Amino acid sequence: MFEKLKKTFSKFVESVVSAVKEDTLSEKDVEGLVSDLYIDLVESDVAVEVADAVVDELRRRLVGVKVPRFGEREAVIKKALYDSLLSVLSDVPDVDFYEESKRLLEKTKPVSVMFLGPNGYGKTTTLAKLAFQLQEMGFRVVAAAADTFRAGAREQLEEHGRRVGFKVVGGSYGSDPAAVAYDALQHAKSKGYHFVLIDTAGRMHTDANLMQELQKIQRVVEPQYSIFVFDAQLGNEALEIAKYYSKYVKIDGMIATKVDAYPKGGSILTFMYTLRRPVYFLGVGQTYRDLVKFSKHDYVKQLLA
Ligand SMILES: Nc1nc2c(ncn2[C@@H]2O[C@H](COP(=O)(O)OP(=O)(O)O)[C@@H](O)[C@H]2O)c(=O)[nH]1
Ligand SMILES: [Mg+2]
Repeated sequence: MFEKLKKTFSKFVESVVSAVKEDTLSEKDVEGLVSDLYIDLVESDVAVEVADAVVDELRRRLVGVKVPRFGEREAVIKKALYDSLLSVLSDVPDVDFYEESKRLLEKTKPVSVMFLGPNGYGKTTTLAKLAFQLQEMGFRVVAAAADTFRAGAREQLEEHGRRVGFKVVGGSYGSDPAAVAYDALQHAKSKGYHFVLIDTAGRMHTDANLMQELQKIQRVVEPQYSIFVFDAQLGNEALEIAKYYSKYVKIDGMIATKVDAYPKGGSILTFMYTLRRPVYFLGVGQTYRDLVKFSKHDYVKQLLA
C-alpha cells in the first residue's frame, strides 16, 4: 500500500543523507531538499496546504540539526520526518472504532452508524464489510436500507445481507429515508441488536434535497457515528465533496475505499489534515475481510518503513 508516497519519503531521506557534508544541515541545503519533496508530495495527491505544512515542519526540524557523520544519519532524518508528519496531524484524533464502540455499548444500545458519500464511493460495500466483521466479533447487526432513491439499492443491500447473514430493514423505493432509519433503530432496540448500520443515498451532492434528507436522518436517529466514505483514488474531487457535506451534516470520521488500487496514498493524509477527523478503516479489496483498521500512527510508520 501507498507505494508512491513511501518512495517519495525514502527518496527524500536518501537525498538528505547524501547532501550532508558538514555535521549540520544549513538552511540552504534544507531548502533545496524540501522543495523537491514538496513536488513529489503534491504528485502523490497530498494537497498543497498539507504539503506546505509538512515542509514547514521539516524545515524547522532539519535546519541546524546535528547529523552524525557515520551510521545514524538515516535514523535522524527519519525521526524528523516522523515527527513532522505527526505534528501536522496533531489535531486528528486516533479512534479505534471497535474499542470505542464497545465503550459506547455499555451505555447505549444499539450503536448506530450512518454511511455518507456520493454514489460509487463504496458505502454499501463498506457497510457489508463492517457488518461482517462486527458479526464475527459476536455482535448482532441490522442494516437500514435508507437509500430509497436509487432503484435497486435495497436489493443490493439485501444481497449482501443474505451472504453475510444480517437483516435489512425497509426502504421501498421512494419512501422517506429518515423513516426507514428510524424503523431500523426501533427494531434494533426492541430486538436487542448491538449495531444499526444505515446505508444512504448519494446522488449529486449539490442536490439540496439530499442534504435535507441526510440532516433529517441525523435528527431522528442521532447516530453515534456518521462516516463519510471516500474513494481514495479520487483525492481532491472527493475532498471538495466532503467539505460540502460537512457544511450540512455531521461527519465524525471517514473510511477510505479502494486503497488496494491506490499506490499514491496521499489523499488519506489530505483528508485527515483538512477535515480534522479520524479515518477508522481502509477498504482494501472486494471481499468482506478487506476492511482494515486504520490509525494515523501506523500510517506514518508504514510510510517511513
Ligand atoms: N477494489 C475495491 N473496490 C471497492 C472497494 N470498496 C468498494 N469497492 C467497489 O466500488 C463499487 C461501488 O461500491 P458501492 O458499495 O456500490 O458504492 P456506493 O454507491 O457508495 O454504495 C463496487 O463495485 C465495489 O465493489 C475497495 O475497498 N476496493
Ligand atoms: Mg450504495
